[in-house]
Formats: sequence, C-alpha cells, structure tokens
Amino acid sequence: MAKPSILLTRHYPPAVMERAARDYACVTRAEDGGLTGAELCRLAAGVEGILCAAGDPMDGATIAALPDSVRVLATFSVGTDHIDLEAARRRGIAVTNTPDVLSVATAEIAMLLVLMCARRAGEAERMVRAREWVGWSPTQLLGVTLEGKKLGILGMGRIGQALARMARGFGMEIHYRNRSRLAPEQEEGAVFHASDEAFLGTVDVLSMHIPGGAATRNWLDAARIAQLRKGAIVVNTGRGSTVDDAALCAALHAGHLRAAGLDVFAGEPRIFEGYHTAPNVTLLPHLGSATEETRDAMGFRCLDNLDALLRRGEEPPHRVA
Ligand code: 8YV
Repeated sequence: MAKPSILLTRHYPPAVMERAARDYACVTRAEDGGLTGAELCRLAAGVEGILCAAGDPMDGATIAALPDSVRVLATFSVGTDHIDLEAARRRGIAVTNTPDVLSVATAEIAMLLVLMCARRAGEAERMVRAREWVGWSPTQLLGVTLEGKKLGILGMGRIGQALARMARGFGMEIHYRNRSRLAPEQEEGAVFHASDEAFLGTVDVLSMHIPGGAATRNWLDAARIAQLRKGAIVVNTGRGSTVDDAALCAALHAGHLRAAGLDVFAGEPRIFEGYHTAPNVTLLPHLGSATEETRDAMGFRCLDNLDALLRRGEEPPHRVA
C-alpha cells in the first residue's frame, strides 16, 4: 500500500524526521520558518496531513485555501492559538496537539526565570560578559531569597502543577488562580484564589501559564499590575499576547515590579522595544520545550496522531478540533 503523504513545515528533530520518512511520503522544505500562507497551500498539494508548528500561517484564510486532500493538521505544540480552529472545523480538517510531554521542560524554564529574576542572574551575567565586573562587594547585585516567598501560578494545568512541585523544593508557598479549583491530590496544599484581586495582592512571584487568543489578550494590564505587591516578580512562559507590554515595561522602569522573566512575546520574534533597555528583565527566545527529550517526544506525539488518522483510520489521541 502506498504511504500517505504529509508536509513537514519545519526542520523537526532528526529522529522525528526519520520516523516520518519511514512511514510517510514526505514533502519537506529547505528553509526552517518564514513560510507564507500561499507557499503552504502550494506545498500541501496532494498531501493528507501537515506537521506544523507555532509561527506557521494557520490563519482562517490559509486554512480555507488548503487543498481538499488535507485531512489533518498535527501541531508540534500544546498551544493552538496560531491555528484558526473554527476554520479547520468548517473544512472538516482535524487538528491535534502535543499535551503532557512538554510540561516538565516548560516548568523548568519558568523556574529558571523565577531564579534569574530573584537573583538578578541576567544583569550579573551581562555585567561579567561585558568585562565590567570590578570585584565582589557586600551590596553588589542583591536579590531576594525564594524560600518562604509566595509563588502565584496563573493557570494551574499540567505545566503549572509541574512548576509547583519544583518551587516547593525551593521552600516557596504555592498559590494559584484557575478556572476551577483542583482536587486536593492535585493541589498538594496549594492555596486556591477565587478572585484575581485576592490572588494578585497575595503573591510575591507571578508565573503565567494561560493560553493565547482573544479571551486572554493583555490579561496582565496596568490595572492588574497595580494590584501586584510592590517588588513583585512576573514570569511568562505561556503566550506573549497575555501581557500588555507597555504596561509591564512601565512598571519595571518605575520600580513597582522588581523584575520580569519572559520566554514568550506578542508577535515574536519581534520584541517590544522597551524590554531592550530594562535591566531587570530576562529575555529568552521561546525555550519552553527546547530539550532534546521533549522535542523528540513532541514530534512523536504528532506522528502518533497522524498515524491514527492517516494509517489506521482511527480517532487521533490528541484531537483538539
Ligand atoms: C513549542 C509551545 O515548542 O507547545 C507550545 O505551545 O509554546 C512551545 O513549547 C513551540 O510553540 C513550537 O511549536
């Protein structure tokens, strides 16, 4: 039987590309990224599945123009805000994602940013690298200790819960805000807050883990930032669109916030200009899931979903639309 044909929009990890080539007739690209909607539709001619990723043009107009052969979009991400799910539903195209396998890696990056913000590691590294370190002093680059501090997790899903487990190891007290309260065995002693106001007014560190999209756009705006305690730290490893960049920058420059650590940005890879000149901000290039183990597992999860639909005619295990 002929292998089903799929389009791979990116250069996925070698083990993923190898498995894809073993089981599918693959259309690949010389470039990684920079794909336009028109090129995507052209490359997709005759393929049944597309292994795509964040940053690919999966808007309504592109999905409407995809060839009729396309039956499934398997995204190499847990987030689906880059895909117009409604447009896919209208075309009868299935959409799958990669939950679970990236929770620990993303929580590690959140914990890394919390540590970097609390201990001013970004500023410190920049100083040493610039050959500006003139020697140790008792008051140089003083940060804050995490032990005993309150970590506020916004969005207590799989990634938030993985971060909570790590932060407990640093002696932090866990607070959270979520659509609904978790069962006690998932809470593991974390304090649920029923309102944004109570939550924001309590925490020393806010770690954001909410999805992108219209419903969460600019969730962290000037009004909510003002509800945070003076000297609070903000970390975002979810989606950049959930933060009002101008408001966050203003609060960092004004000193209301101690520091911010950002791994995601609205309109990335472009970055809001004000962040470049804020010393107390740590900027990472969307590293959340970037470990060898995790990226392999994400790719395999995409292929598992494609296999189910295209090779066995079954319902894919991680279908979101
Ligand atoms: C992905 C992510 O690796 O899974 C997500 O939603 O944000 C990342 O960890 C990245 O978006 C590539 O698709």
